[in-house]
Amino acid sequence: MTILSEDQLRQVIEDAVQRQPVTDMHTHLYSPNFGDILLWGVDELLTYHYLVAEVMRWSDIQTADFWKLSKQEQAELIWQKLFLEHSPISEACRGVLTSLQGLGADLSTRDLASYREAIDQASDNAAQVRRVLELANVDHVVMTNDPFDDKERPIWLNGTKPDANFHAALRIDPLLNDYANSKHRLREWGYDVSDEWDDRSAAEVTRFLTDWIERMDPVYMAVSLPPTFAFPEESDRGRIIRDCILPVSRKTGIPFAMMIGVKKRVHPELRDAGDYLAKASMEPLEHLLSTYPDNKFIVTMLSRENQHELAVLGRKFRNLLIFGCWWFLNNPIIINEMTRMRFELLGLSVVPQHSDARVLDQLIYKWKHSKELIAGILFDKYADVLRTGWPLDAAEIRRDVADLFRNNFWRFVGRENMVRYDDEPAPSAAL
Ligand code: RAT
Ligand code: ZN
Repeated sequence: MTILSEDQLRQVIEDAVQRQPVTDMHTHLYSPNFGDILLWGVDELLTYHYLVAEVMRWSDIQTADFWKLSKQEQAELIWQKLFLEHSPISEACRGVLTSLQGLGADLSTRDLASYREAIDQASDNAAQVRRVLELANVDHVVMTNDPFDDKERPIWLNGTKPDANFHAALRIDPLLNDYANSKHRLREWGYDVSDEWDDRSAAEVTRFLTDWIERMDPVYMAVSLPPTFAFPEESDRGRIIRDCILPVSRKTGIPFAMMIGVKKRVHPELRDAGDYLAKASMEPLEHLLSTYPDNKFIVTMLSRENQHELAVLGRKFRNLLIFGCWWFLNNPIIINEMTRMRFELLGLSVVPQHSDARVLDQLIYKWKHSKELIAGILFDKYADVLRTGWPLDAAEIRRDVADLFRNNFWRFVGRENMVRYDDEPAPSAAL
């Protein structure tokens, strides 16, 4: 054991965090062989919905007219308003700059056309994926895979399998949040669900889930839920969770991931940029965790006001894995607060961050920004421990960092073969 001094500590932590390859447990990215549903490039970076919301505050364009613009024109408007006419200090704007910088752009020129030329035209899906994963030091990516999505569904149905470092997450928002419409689609696809919820419908929805689990081999099933989410509840959602999701999840060992707190489309014209949030009740989650101890739950919540209760709940139930600083929480001030609070209440038994990247190149900024913050927080926490006289060893710090950015996730989802520490050779299943 090498005992570290406080002077050495910062460097050891920064190196360990920097060098640790990340498993990104929630993204909206796709394996390169899924074709053009995988987004990347300068115009995609600039038209990220986080920036669409911001440009509307400075531009007087009508929302409907904004959507009539081509993607390139939208990107140009965003560049003009949010980067040139005002300084790009918001986290989403800063993120574009960090990603462009990482991809080699000379930001001193402020020349959008030259960035497009250098970045977008120089690559194809597979080459850009290799390049960005290396720059971001991400080696495993969990996708968001929605069988109700008409662009994605045929890709799976024609037998396409993701690359070995892209992992599926079976996303079931339409099933749980819009069953009134989804049941018609289920019927079209040969699942004999009735108008009224009955045993036959439960069996058929279960068959639908089982078929897609077989097709996708997902690491978890996931849904985003409103702040009004209630469980148990006599509603389509409540019945499907009780009769289908929980039994399937328990039987297969595939955790049920819930992302709670989104108020969809408070400003519908803004599309993805028009969602909001509110504080949710913790009662449904408490009920699920205590009533279903043999089920595994993965949870993130969108309201800052829910974070303390969620972390305390994590102390009560080991069938809960808390992850990430989601969406409007993915800002330095909140990441700092949430991550400190989680470490103080739960030690290292959390997954501190995911990227939620919708555009491949965002992996560069999302992980650079988060890793810098997490390394700083870890330094403070280890330094406090060191001052008590407890010896700290560099290898133990690397172990902890590997758990945070990789192994806690794989262990929780039951894929022990993916657990790996420093210096170990990659098992053949990976990459
Ligand atoms: O963060 C986002 O981009 C949101 O629009 C959502 O995709 C959210 O992360 C989700 O997965 O529902
Ligand atoms: Zn997401």
